[in-house]
Amino acid sequence: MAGRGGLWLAVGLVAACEAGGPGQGPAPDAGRLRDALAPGDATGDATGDATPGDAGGDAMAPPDGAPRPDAAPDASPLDASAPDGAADASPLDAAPLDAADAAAPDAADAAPPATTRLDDAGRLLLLGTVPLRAADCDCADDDRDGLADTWEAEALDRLRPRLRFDELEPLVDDPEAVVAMVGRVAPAGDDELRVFLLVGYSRDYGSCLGISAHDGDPERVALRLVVRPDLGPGAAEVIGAYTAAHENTVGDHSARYEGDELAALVHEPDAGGPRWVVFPSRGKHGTYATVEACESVSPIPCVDEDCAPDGVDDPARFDRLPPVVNAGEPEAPLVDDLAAVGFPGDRAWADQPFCGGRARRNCSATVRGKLLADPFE
Ligand SMILES: [Ca+2]
Ligand SMILES: [Ca+2]
Ligand SMILES: [Ca+2]
Repeated sequence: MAGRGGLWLAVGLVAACEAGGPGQGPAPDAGRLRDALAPGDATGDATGDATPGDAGGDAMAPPDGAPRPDAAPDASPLDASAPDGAADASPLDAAPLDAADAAAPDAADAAPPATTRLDDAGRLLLLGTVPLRAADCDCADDDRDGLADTWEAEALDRLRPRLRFDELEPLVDDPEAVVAMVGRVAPAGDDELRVFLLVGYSRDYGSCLGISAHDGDPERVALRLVVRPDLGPGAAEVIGAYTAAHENTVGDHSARYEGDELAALVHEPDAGGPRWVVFPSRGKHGTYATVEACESVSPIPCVDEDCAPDGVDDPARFDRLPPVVNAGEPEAPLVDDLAAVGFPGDRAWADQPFCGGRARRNCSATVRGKLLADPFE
């Protein structure tokens, strides 16, 4: 199978797993996911394509290594399902192919993309094209967590939220701004999974004339999923959502949505089904599930938050669907060097502050921490 870096790995694994689409793979029992997903049971072709550090760069970074805000939505092979991409393009269509790969007929080109839909209760369902358990599709599992890496890539592609910014968000007109996501998909106890999505910004612009500004702004969201084998071997349901806003600071407005609270989440039509939408606050990028949650934080100037593009002629200019890479697991990384998504000098798994690819001073929390801390525990 082909492997040319992390993103190509992520999408290329479709080829390795194409035989296990819905209705083709063995239906997993409804038993205990953790048992089934014991690390070390990776089957077949863990080839080492996912060497930490070599992953994704060729697929992700533009020639100057810094995806521009207005280019970022198109910068990712995983982005082929975005509305502004070709609706019928498979991820493989957007992936870089070398001559040998291009010449090889690839059945995965015909594989249907993963989809989402909302159930009667308004909960988001992910319908992957491969079984989520690597052992059920003889799929690659290079991060050795028992989950098919192709399924993980599909989960990150389909479940990562669209970001909708305030009309005065500085990054919209900052040609040096970089916004990208670093993901992790992992089993979590019986029948559950977690999706962690670091939303990395090159800068926090601060509030009130730049007070509290800093380089490297690691915000995040996370999702709690439960497997839904009744809907197919690659199906899972979102049963919890977490939006982080200035985590672990005095102005922490992070929020968790479960049960009936999930009805508050915003989903909008997208190629392949509904996509989650979240609202980063102006300049500071605290992430909120609703505009109201953002703007009700405080009435006090400089502590308040503003979200969403009010009264603009071109609201799409304030939307971003950033590229994402799957960082893998701490013991078996798929991607470590975040130059792959425009943050040179930053690493997913090192114990170092996130600097957004900028000078290593006045930085912030670690990416590693954002990928490991489970807000649903
Ligand atoms: Ca895996
Ligand atoms: Ca994983
Ligand atoms: Ca921030």
